Amino acid sequence: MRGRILSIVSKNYTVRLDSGETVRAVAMGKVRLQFTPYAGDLVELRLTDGQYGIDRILPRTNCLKRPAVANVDQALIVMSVKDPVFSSVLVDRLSFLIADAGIEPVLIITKTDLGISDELEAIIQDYEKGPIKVIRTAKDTLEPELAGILSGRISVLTGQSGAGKSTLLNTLEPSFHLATQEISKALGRGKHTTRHNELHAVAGGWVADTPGFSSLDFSHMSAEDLAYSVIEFRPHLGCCRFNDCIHQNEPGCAVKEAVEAGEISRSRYDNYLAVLKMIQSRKEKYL
Ligand SMILES: Nc1nc2c(ncn2[C@@H]2O[C@H](COP(=O)(O)OP(=O)(O)O)[C@@H](O)[C@H]2O)c(=O)[nH]1
Ligand SMILES: [Mg+2]
Ligand SMILES: [Zn+2]
Repeated sequence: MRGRILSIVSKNYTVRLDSGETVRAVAMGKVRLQFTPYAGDLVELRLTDGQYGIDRILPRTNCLKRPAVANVDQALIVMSVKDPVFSSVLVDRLSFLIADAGIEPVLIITKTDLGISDELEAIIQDYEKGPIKVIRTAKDTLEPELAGILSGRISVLTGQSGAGKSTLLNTLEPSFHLATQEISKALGRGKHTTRHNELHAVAGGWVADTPGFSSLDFSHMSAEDLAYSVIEFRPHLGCCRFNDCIHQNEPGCAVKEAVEAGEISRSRYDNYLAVLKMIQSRKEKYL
């Protein structure tokens, strides 16, 4: 029998079987020795004496540490047009980290009902021309395109506090009642209202209840990793004069030529250069 781990509380696993049934299971000794099971893991189970036991964890496509979720299909970068202010530096840094983790970044632009300046509209259109999917949302509006991309996939949300992550999930799945900032302030609970490691059923897919990529840590990445994590660079990689080109000051750089030709966003390239310098000087930055 096959299934997917939805949540882990100490040694108790909640598993959604391929049949659609959700069951409690325990890990057989073998599994615990193999490696630590995560929410999102695909597993093989066996029913013995009325008890489901997990025999084996199937190979992962990727694996996040915080939150601990395996087989993540996409990470939604939730960025508001204001309150807090839109930051393309943050969008780009998050998208680099997400792509490096082998996950597809998607940009969700929230609070469009608050109005978009001409300058911001140009920035948003620059993203819309690029390879990352962009979805605009507004207060209390259920965006069908957003529901569509969640269906059948495992998603993690990321973005600044107050950007509207909890609000998005509540709009998509009203049974949630996830505490938004307004409510948590009223209850005096502070900002950190989500804490477990669990996948929630949302719009026919699964969403981790804890935001990811909250530390903008590039310390594990080389300059080469970084260049590959800029999705717009990928068609040009391998076309530079020097095969160890890091697209900074080298002559005959295909990436720089594509920036000059307007095929790669200049803003994205500038944000790449800034992170490249951080990697070269090994300084870390946090959200
Ligand atoms: N005007 C407007 N406000 C929003 C929208 N989405 C969220 N908010 C408000 O922004 C604040 C922060 O939202 P919340 O979902 O708690 O953000 P989180 O910290 O990312 O989970 C709350 O006061 C929400 O009511 C939106 O689309 N439009
Ligand atoms: Mg929240
Ligand atoms: Zn180059």
